[in-house]
Amino acid sequence: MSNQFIVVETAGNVRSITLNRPEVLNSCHSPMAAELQAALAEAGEDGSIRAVLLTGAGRAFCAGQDLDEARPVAGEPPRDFAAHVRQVYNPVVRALRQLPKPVIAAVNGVAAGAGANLALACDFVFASSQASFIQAFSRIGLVPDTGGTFFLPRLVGLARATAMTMLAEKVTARQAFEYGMIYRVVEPDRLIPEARDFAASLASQATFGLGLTKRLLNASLVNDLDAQLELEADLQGAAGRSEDYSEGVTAFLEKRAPTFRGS
Ligand code: T3D
Repeated sequence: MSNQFIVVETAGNVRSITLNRPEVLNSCHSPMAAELQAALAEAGEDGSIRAVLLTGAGRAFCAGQDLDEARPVAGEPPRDFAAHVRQVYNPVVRALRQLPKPVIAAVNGVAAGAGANLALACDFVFASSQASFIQAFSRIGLVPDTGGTFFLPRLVGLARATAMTMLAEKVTARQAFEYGMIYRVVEPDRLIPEARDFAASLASQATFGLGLTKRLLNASLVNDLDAQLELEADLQGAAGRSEDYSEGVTAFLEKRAPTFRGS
């Protein structure tokens, strides 16, 4: 599929997706969302892809919903926000969480509204020291979506999540790091090289097991202990049957570095 609003590149086993509407801070309109959904699905289906990197072109990561697309029009019925969220944002969050491979967000600048929560749905968030996160929804009378009310309280606790979502204050990358919201803060010129190196390194690991680990972490957000212990046992069973386990343990016993194939 040829893309107009995102750039999709592959380097080795890493698929990079760059949101590419810099003139509107990569805000998300329906055509861009459709391209993003398709790119994530392709990254999931392609067995040679073992890590995904998501970033934005220009000075922003993503300013959330394109408000021009969501503008009220006099004389027309109100926009169906619920349907839009279900069709556009929810599938993207599900895709990010269900991809059986790690997804790294490289937050190059401001991440606002759905754009902030898009980043938080990724497995690892690298941010430029000049980046910021704004739960902008309340500024325009909306509520957080794109999984924000699921991930934020779990990442930073209810008190900070309440302040972020109700006050819509800018959270700097360094604050986000201190709050446990993101994984790493990087100098702006190092962001993409470091995120790429990190993704390439992850892509050489035991991808099948990393995918199962992601399933366990997803499930841990809602399971009780018994359910989680059962799932750990099941998925350890699957991991133990993988080629990567065979290679990993053989390499350990032979005192050499493993060569994982990701299966
Ligand atoms: O159905 C549904 O749609 C519901 C789903 C909702 C999900 C949501 O994400 S709701 C939240 C939507 N996002 C926002 O409210 C954020 C809006 N943007 C901002 O508050 C600011 O732009 C930022 C704080 C992100 C950055 O500020 P600043 O001063 O660095 O940049 P700027 O000058 O405001 O923006 C630069 C340009 O991008 C500007 O266009 P111009 O004047 O150069 O022609 C601005 O209009 C445009 N832009 C920024 N954000 C959006 C946008 N255009 C459309 N939609 C945007 N979200």
